[in-house]
Amino acid sequence: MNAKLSPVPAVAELDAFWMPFTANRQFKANPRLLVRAEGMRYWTADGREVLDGVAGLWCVNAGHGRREISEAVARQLSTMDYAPSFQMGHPIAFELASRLGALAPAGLDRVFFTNSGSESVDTALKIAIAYQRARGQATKTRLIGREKGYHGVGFGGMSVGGMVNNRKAFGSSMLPGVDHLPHTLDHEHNAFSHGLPKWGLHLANELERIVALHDASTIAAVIVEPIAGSAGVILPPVGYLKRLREICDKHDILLIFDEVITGFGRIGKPFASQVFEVTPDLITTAKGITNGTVPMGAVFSHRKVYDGLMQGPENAVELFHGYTYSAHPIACAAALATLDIYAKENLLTRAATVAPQFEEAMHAMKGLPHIIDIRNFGLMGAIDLEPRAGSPGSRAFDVFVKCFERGVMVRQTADTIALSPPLIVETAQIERIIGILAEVVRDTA
Ligand code: PXG
Repeated sequence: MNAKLSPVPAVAELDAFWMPFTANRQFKANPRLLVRAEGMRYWTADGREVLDGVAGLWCVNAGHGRREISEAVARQLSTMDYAPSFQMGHPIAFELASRLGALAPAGLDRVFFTNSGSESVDTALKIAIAYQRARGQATKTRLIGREKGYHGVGFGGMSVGGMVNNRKAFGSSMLPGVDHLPHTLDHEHNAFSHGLPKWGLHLANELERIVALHDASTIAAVIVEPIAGSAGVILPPVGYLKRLREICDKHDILLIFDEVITGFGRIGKPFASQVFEVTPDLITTAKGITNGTVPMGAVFSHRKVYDGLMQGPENAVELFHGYTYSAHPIACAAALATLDIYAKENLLTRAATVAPQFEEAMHAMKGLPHIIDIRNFGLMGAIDLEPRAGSPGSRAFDVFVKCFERGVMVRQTADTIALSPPLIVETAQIERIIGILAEVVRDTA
């Protein structure tokens, strides 16, 4: 594939765009601009090829530039650009919900549409609280998240989230009645584990302590990522998620899996819930649902929760919640085309096939300077670098920038480098992504 670039508008002015989760002043002094993408690759404004090691931002699971999606979007745009979903409907929203429900774990086939992961999380938290109230458990309002969790940036998601930088500037604006489980990252016991770490199941028992502190009658739901993505691919110890499920069942607490990253094939089945054989009551998704092309999210609800809320007179709105763009026709068209690609190319199970090569390549980096941990599962992986004294995060940031300059896009958070390539990744591309990363780590003091 040659890099035939469409004309790139010169960027005359970078100041106006207040960039999200970015060091704005640093970026604008030395911008990294992408202008085209196809398959596993991006092209920069100056015509360089960059191999995508992170599926954009954990979302472009079927690879870039998929014709089927752009054609479906174009068709839908010219047929019906927008239709409301409040007291109105349009056919492909129902078709999409049914198709999604068929992919989900048994029972979780009621689907609420949102426009992002953050909205999915806030929606799921609100559904959980409303459900408890509808069944006569109105005191069950407390929410339990986990340290190092990332659940987006709405007030709900921020509150149950556990990444300190996402919280500390907004201190007094957290939801009340939120508690956190301990995170499961432990270098001392689990460094360089292949796949799930064996140590740490007991960390799930902390939920019992939280229940003992507040009483189950005050707790609506527990929310965790089956594998924490943003904080740097933090894995659940063997048996941990099952234990959480057992404790939730024992105390009549809903369990929410935030699968915004793990959903849509990232670890070898459509959902992580199916890989770990633990069925939550609600699943939050976004990202891969449209292959990252059009903003969309979805909350998958167990029928028990949906049915629990379908109460009162038939002409009453059962849940006072929704978005102007819930089930936007363009997003629905993109999602349907995406699901077709996933099915045709068996992408939702492909990560399981490629995972052994990915694991081997990841762990071959062991022994390189500054690497203090390597973690992997499915097509998610991370390395932790020893922080530079007095300058946390700077070593990994340098690695991220140098990888980009040498033609590979990785993701950096603190002193962690994360990888989550598109699910179409070939073995040679895995070798190249990790080969360049290893070379850069070796060259970075
Ligand atoms: N939950 C999880 C588990 C996520 O990973 C969200 C919710 C929020 O989704 P939206 O669509 O509102 O951004 C996410 C998002 C990173 C990174 O660098 C991860 C996300 C977003 C941006 C950066 O790891 N995940």
